[in-house]
Amino acid sequence: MTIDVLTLFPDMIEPVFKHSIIGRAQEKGSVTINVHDFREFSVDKHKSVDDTPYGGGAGMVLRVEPVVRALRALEGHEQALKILMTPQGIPYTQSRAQTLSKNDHLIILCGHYEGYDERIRDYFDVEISIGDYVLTGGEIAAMAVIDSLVRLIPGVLSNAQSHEDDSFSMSLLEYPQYTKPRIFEGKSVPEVLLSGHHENINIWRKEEALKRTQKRRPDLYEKYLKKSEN
Ligand code: 6GU
Repeated sequence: MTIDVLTLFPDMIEPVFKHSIIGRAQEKGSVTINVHDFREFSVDKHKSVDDTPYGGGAGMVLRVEPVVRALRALEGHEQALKILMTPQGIPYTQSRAQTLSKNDHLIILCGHYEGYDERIRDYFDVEISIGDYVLTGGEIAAMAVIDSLVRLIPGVLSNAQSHEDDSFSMSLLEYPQYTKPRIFEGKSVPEVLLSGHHENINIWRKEEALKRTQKRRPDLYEKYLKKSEN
């Protein structure tokens, strides 16, 4: 997969994906992440990428020309799925991560400033938000999206790190986990986990996952019950 990110702050993004699982995924060739500064595509001598809104009002608006010129300079841009990061987009979910992870080529635009010139939207296929809160720019949102979809590309996670039981794809939160020591400040690991009885361990884990989901995420719990009815 190739991911091209268009941003005014490439330094915010580039170092983040050098590390850990996404770093290794790039080394292995499972994904190539290219970060581009679209200020290079501005159309005036001041390299401006934003301007005041027509009709007045506070804040600056991202101009359409640098974005469209940057987009068209990318090889394969016609076929790529083009994503606009915006708090007005559709809410991002694990199921969308799964769908996006099957694309060969993604182009992701990170806005900054108060908004986009509305005409920018015509050049994108989908608008994504990562939740109902406002970030200063799309970069952190784009990084969350990239991280979550790259780990789903086959071969990126080892078997040991498998995403088979990701809580949100199962619609249940994960059960509690413990490792050494057996007792810390008087707090013991549940007996059943030390029993070596795999069937009982699985039963316990399922019950704990259900309890935790019902308590913390009643919305997911309801969905899970409905799903298991069918
Ligand atoms: Cl994609 N961008 C910004 N600026 N804020 C957000 C967001 C995106 N998703 C949630 N909040």
